[in-house]
This record gives sequence, C-alpha cells and structure tokens, in this order.
Amino acid sequence: MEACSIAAHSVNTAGEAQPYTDEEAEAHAREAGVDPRPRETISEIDERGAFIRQPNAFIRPFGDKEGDLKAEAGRYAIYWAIGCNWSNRPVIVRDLLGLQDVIKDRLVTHSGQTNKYGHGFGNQPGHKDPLTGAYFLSEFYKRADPEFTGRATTPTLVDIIEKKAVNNDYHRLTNYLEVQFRPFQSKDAPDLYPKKFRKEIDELNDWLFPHVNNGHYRMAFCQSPEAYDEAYEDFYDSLDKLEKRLGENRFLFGDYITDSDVRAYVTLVRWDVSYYHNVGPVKKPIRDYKNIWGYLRELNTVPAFHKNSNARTLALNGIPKDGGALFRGYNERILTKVDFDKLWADDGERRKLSRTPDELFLRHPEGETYEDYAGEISTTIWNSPSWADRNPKNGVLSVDASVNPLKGLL
Ligand SMILES: N[C@@H](CCC(=O)N[C@@H](CS)C(=O)NCC(=O)O)C(=O)O
Repeated sequence: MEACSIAAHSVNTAGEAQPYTDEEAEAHAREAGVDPRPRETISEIDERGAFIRQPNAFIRPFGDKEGDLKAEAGRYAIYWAIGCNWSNRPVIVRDLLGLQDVIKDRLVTHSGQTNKYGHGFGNQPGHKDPLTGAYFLSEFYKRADPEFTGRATTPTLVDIIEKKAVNNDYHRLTNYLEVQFRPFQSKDAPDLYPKKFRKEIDELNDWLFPHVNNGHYRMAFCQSPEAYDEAYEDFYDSLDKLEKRLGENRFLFGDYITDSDVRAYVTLVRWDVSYYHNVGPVKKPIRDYKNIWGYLRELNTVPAFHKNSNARTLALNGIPKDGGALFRGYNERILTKVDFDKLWADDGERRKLSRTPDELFLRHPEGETYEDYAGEISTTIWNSPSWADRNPKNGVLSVDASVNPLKGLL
C-alpha cells in the first residue's frame, strides 16, 4: 500500500491515544457500505511488471465555462495524508496563497491496523470525520460515482456540503487554487503560476511527474528487475538534470518560487528519510547533491513548506512508540536522534543566485483583476486516456529539464 498516511488511532476525552482495530473498521465498513481497497501491486501492474498508476477519477476542471466546477469559499476541503507527496502539494499552495479560511483540510489515517478499507479517520473521535460524518475517504468517491471501484486516494477535494469527491486531479489542483481561487486569496498572495509563463511551467510539471514525482512509485511498486532498472536510471538521470539547473538558478525558474518548486520539493524532501525504504539500494542520498540540497533547505524555511512537509515529521511518521522489537529500523534507531534543525539549517548561500535575494515570491501587479489573470491552465498530458498522448517516445517530453527556459525573464 502507498506508505502515506499515519497509523490509525484516535484521542479519547482524557487525551489518550485509542487504537483503531480491524474489528472496528470492519463494523464501520458494513455500516457505510464500502468495499476493501484494491491492491495496486496486482491491479496496476502491466505485463512487463511496471507500475501503471490508476488514472485520477475526478478530473472535471474548475473554470468559468458552463459545467466547470466553480470556486467558492467554505464549500470544499482538501483531504490529505502526512506522508503523501501528491496531497502535500495543494495544502502547501493553499497556505502560500492564504486560502486557509476558504478551503479547510482534513488529515486521513489508516483504517484499522491493516488498512483494509483504505484511508479513514483513525485520528478522530469515534474514528469519524467530524466535518462530514464519514468513516472512510472512499465514501466520498462512492457518493460521487457509485460505479467507482479503484483506490480512494489523497489528495481529494471534497464538497463538504454534498459530502462528495469533486476533484482528485493532483496534476492541476494547485493550478485551480492559483487561478480560479484568485478572488479569495490574501491581498499579498504570491503569483506561483504567472500567466505569461504557464506554458513553460506546465511543460516542466509534465516532465516532473513521471521522472521525479512518480519516479519513486515506479521503483517502489514495479514487480520486475527490468521495470525497476528503467525507473532507477530515469530517476537518477533526472536528479542530475535538476542539479545542473539549480547550479545557476535559485529556484527552478530563477529568482522566484513557482508551482513547479512545490512539486519538486514534496518528492525530494521525502527521499532520504522515507522513500529510501521502498526503493532498494540508493545511488546517492539527496543531501549529496549540493545544489538540490541547498534548494530544499531554503524552501524548508518557508512556513507553508515546513509546516506541511518536513523531514523530521516524515522520518518519525509511523515509528512504533512501544519499541521492544529485537531489531529496530534505521529511522527508529538513528533518525529519531538526528538534530533536524541543524541538519536542515539554510546557510543563505543560494540567495546569491537571485537578483532579488530578499524576495522569494513574484507579486501580482497592483490593480490586476481576476479577468486579467484567468485564462487557460494546464491541460496536462497525464490525464489523457490515450497512451499515444502520454508515451514519452512520441516526443511529448522533449523539454530539457537541465536548462531554465525563463532565465532572466521571471
Ligand atoms: N490520485 C492518484 C494518486 C494519489 C495517491 O496515490 N495517493 C496515495 C497516497 S501517496 C493514496 O492515497 N493511497 C491510498 C490507497 O491507495 O489506499 C491515484 O488515484 O492514483
């Protein structure tokens, strides 16, 4: 299973952790009428043994056209999991844009000890989501699409009034927050997705997905040495490209943090403390890539990044509290003792790469209206049902990620 959510327990009135047993989860599943989650290591593996991720189920866009989802305050909540890079993205972006009062968030956990029914609310009183009364994330999927039989995953944007999943398209969710939710953002919200440069940002995001973000999962879930080697080479080759790019650029597109930096960060921050568990021998830890490591440490100083996705929390996530095992894993023996504040301290060196060292973000021009800023957002190739559209051999990923095409422009 995707090692993303935290172990299941809730807190009783005395403030003590209460375990969430399989028997309780079973009873809740019967009450809610949900099915066990399918196993991706069986149902999402192709004939070569490679991991072929299920498509996102809810991809109806937010927009201004008829039939599009409409941005609204107080209607949606982001359901997410601590360990899940896909769901950290929208939570980080929401916080950067000052949308915390507009879109709530809920953390999910395993359901029961064996997580048979997928994401649940083991951390909540009665193991029930106080916002909606749900026991499982999959209830929102079933309500939105009774035919849905896949895995209910994070992030999911849930309509908390209708108690239905409305969008789990992590390729574009952050772009919707950036553009369609612009009228609700704080006054000084940064511009993470400048209209003039969306094409370049989308192209890099489409490259980051298979090589970096899903690079980990391609290694972690594949079932054959051939598929593993392909994913391994691809991932480390991608790190070399990013290392080169970040040698001359403070952030991926230069002086300012953009949507792409959030996407790169959420995967790379996990590598040395969490993902390494699942991927076999590591060629090189991330902290041995001088530029990537400096880049991550600087991003980690930004509260929205640090609060929602930091190495200490990820390293300690899910470590059993009772100990007592004959052999304890590396995280429990070693990472619990690491001084993360010291290890992750930013030395300020990367500021020298910027023309505006004190400014991390691009700001919207005074007087800009929603109409000025709205317009096309990514139509990402990764949601296409046709493999021909997504096959890298067809040239869809011709971008050279080692070079910043916007050098000096953004
Ligand atoms: N939405 C995507 C991916 C998001 C995703 O894989 N999220 C993981 C956490 S990192 C998840 O929620 N897994 C839950 C499960 O498989 O039960 C999908 O449907 O494949």
